[in-house]
Formats: sequence, C-alpha cells, structure tokens
Amino acid sequence: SDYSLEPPRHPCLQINSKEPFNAEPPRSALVSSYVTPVDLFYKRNHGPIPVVDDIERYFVDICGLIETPKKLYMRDIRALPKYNVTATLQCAGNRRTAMSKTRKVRGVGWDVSAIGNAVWGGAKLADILELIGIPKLASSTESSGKHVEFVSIDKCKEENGGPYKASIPLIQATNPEADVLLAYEMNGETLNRDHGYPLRVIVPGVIGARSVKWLDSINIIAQECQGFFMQKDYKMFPPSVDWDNINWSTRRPQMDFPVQSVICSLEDVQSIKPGKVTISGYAASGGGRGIERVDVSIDSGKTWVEASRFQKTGIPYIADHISSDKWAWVLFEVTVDIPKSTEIVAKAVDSAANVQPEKVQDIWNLRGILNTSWHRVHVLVGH
Ligand code: MTE
Ligand code: MO
Repeated sequence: SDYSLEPPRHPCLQINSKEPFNAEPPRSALVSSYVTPVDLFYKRNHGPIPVVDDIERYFVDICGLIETPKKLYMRDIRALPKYNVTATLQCAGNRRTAMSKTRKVRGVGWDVSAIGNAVWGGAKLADILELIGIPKLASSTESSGKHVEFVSIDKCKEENGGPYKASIPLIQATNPEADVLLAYEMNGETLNRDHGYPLRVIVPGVIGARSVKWLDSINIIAQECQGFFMQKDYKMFPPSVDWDNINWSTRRPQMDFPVQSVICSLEDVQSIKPGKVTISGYAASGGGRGIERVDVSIDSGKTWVEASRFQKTGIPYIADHISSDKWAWVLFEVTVDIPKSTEIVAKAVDSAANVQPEKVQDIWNLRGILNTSWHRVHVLVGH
C-alpha cells in the first residue's frame, strides 16, 4: 500500500496511528464550536487515502437487485435536490484507550475526540434510489431484509487488499426522514480527501463505520453486507467473550450508537486553582434521539447538578426535532465551586431515558467499542 500521497494535516491533531492515518483533535478544541472545523475533525482510515483526480470521469455504479444497473456521475448527483444535514459522526472506538486500562482490548487507541459535528451537504440516498426505480419508504415486502451496500475505492488489509464496505437496511435507505446522504460537501466546502472526496455516505445516528468514504459503488443486496467490518468487527460482545471463545455470527453488526457524554474542558488529571470552574463537554445519542439531560457530579457521583445544554448559541436546546438538530450533539456547560481535589463525573440521559452505564467494566468488550461509561476526570486543587 502507498502512503506517499497523503494530504497535509493540522499539526494540532494527536496521531494514534500514522499508516493508516488515525488522529483526533485535543478534547478542548471540540467544545470551542458547535460545528467542528474540518481540519480538527477526527480522521479514521483503514488504508491509504485514495486519489481521485479526474472528477469528470468519476461515477458511482449502482447495481445488484435492480432492473437496470446505472452509472451516476457527479453532475447527476448534483442535479438532485441538495440537503444540508448537521450530523455528529462518532467512531465506535471513541474512548477505547480508557476501556483498555481496565482490561486490554484490541484496536486503535482513541481518547475522547473520535467524534465531531459537521454540516454535510449532498443528495439524499432516498432520491437516488428513486432514480433507479426503488420507491421512497420501501414497504416491508419490497425491502424484506434487503440491504444497500456501499463499496469504497480505498484498499485495506482487513479485506485482504479489497475495498472497505458496509451496508444499511433498504428500509432506512429509502426513508427520506432518515437523512442518509451521499455527501460532497462538509461545512460548506468541497469534501476533502481525508473525509471522502469526492463522495461519501453519511448515515446519521449510526456509528461512523457505516458512513463509507470515497464511494465507488452501491449494491442492492438480499441480506446485510458480508464484509469484514460488518461481520468480523464493530459488534458488541459481552465481557465474558474473549479471543479464544468468540463466535462472530452470534451478534449483529452495531448500527445506532448509544447515549454518550464527555467532559472536554478538563484533562484526565488536571491542576486547577480553588473556586469557580466552568465544566463543558459534549453529549450525543444515536438513532435521532435527543439529549434530555446532562448530569455533572463533583463528588465522584454521590450528588449531581444539571448542566445547561445548547446547540446554537443563544437558543435554548429542546430535544423536540423542530427547534433542534436531531442528528447532532449538544454541548453542555455548568459552573461549579471546587474547593478541594476531587473526581468530576458526567452522564447524559437521552430522549428515550437511556442512561450511560456507571462502570466501564460492565460494558467491557474485546474490541473496545462503545465505551459510554460515565466520564470521569480528576482535578488537583492547589493554592
Ligand atoms: N470509509 C472507507 N472507505 N474507509 C474507511 O477506513 N472508516 C470508517 C468510516 N468510513 C472508513 C470509511 C470509520 S470506522 C469511521 S469512524 C468514519 O469513516 C470516519 O470518518 P472520518 O475520517 O471522516 O472522520
Ligand atoms: Mo470507526
């Protein structure tokens, strides 16, 4: 594989793996804006960044269980109505390093910033499927377990040198309300190479792994994609399963991500002066569920105070899907008085009343995915 043509990257990024390039911003950068700047958005790759230099000749092949296969050029995709969807992308491996501290897990180490919120611009997958004769809101007979598979241009070792791929149910793909996009813009700019130029999939509310970058083809298939990242990775196992007794076929590929929250204004261990401290961070949930509450504790979880939440500055956040961005994170903030050294904790509650689990041990899994345990940081108060 060839890593000589990688794009330039922001010097602030913390590099977790160089080849393939995996990097995240400092946590403090995440809370400085509701929309994460492209440069600081985490980058998660499984191979070298592909080069697409002739955009006029670039097309997406649509094939599989359809009457007539079709080639879609960028001009065809741009001719469809354009949507801007604000959606948070989170890697299932976010906070893996912390999970590995209780018991070793396999995978790229991530701190708390394998997440970002962007405005994705592009065509709706539901509109594209309609072009090839698949109606919107496919009925359960039409879809009957069918999936829409996204195949990339990149090559990775997990697929034995083949392309990265993933799929989502046809029923979700044909639902305009699910906001699944073929995106060619990120924060109003042309999508850059790191994030999938010229075209990527965005599946809002679902773990990042299903949002395939550098799209090459779309296949309508009878059942879910059989690729490595759907079948042998990104599945949630119980703590009792380890590498010597794992049976991958017993679990389904992870789709929606669970409720999550993280304190970003403080490092894991941080020295502060006694007095008022503003604690801020992000909270997000999958499946379009909003954030109902964020609780913060300054005594290791014995007592809690509620933080205020916001998306757009000046507008109070309500998880009602009308005044809020349903696929996006909320930022939270609370000012507390901290007289002495202590452990500060955050936990969020989503609109279905799902709560983050208290202990990482209870959700430990061998691949180290979905660490959504209460986020804890230590402050050392000095004078
Ligand atoms: N698509 C391709 N083609 N190759 C990849 O390695 N990584 C996936 C997904 N799409 C990946 C991909 C994973 S695991 C995540 S979390 C997101 O892309 C990361 O997207 P980003 O790099 O734009 O943040
Ligand atoms: Mo990921």
